[in-house]
Amino acid sequence: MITIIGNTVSPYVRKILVVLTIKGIPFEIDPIVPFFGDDEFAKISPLRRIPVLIDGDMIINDSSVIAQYLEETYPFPSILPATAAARAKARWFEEYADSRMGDVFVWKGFGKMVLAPAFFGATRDLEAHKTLLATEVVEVMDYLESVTSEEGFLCGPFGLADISVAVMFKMMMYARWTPDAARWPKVCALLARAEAHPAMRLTAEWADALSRTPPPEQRAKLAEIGLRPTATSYFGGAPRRGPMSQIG
Ligand SMILES: N[C@@H](CCC(=O)N[C@@H](CS)C(=O)NCC(=O)O)C(=O)O
Repeated sequence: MITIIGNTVSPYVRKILVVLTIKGIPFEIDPIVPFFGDDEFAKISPLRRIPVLIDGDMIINDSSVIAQYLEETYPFPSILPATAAARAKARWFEEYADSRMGDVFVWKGFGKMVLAPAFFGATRDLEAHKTLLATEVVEVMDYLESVTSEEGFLCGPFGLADISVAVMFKMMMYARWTPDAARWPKVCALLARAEAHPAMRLTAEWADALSRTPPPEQRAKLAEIGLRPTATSYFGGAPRRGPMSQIG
């Protein structure tokens, strides 16, 4: 049985949960928030980041590496397009989502508006957030609009590229921002198509359920919504930052 370490609210974890769901792979999950990982967590995740995938005696870090492992181990149905060129494009969108959208949507948006105040007692800087929405968020959205078609998905059939990009938007929704469909019509339509996929809908419910639940109660919540929590957990005590954390 595959084990996923990581909270369903994380877009990187959710990317993997979507892939597992599409491929019909059973899994159990330890829904830790990375900042609450104990000392053992650092042994399986040197950057103290989620997701981590454990398959037998193998431990795999980083959502892109994990997605690739799942694609190679369980090739059907595939989450990548057929040609090498289209696969390269899909991997680029995954990289863009993980790095640039991660920086802007996860760290600077969700991180500063939701995570840092909740876990590290930080004060929300509403002016900085307004500036973020007017500058870096616009730059990301304009880029996505320029590469999105009127119909279909980013690289052929619904797959890794769409999943990686779409999961990022929920973080900004949690930070109380949603994209303007009049300004970015193609991206908003793409998002609606992606979010309508059954695996995206299901995992969105898993994310929302834990987003409303305090960390110590999340394992019980998971079981309540039909997921399989692990027998043991890497959940620790007081929150702490990982070595590459950009949390303020
Ligand atoms: N490139 C990594 C990024 C993972 C990541 O940043 N995860 C966040 C949760 S959304 C995390 O664990 N942050 C804790 C930290 O960096 O201290 C991946 O794709 O898995």
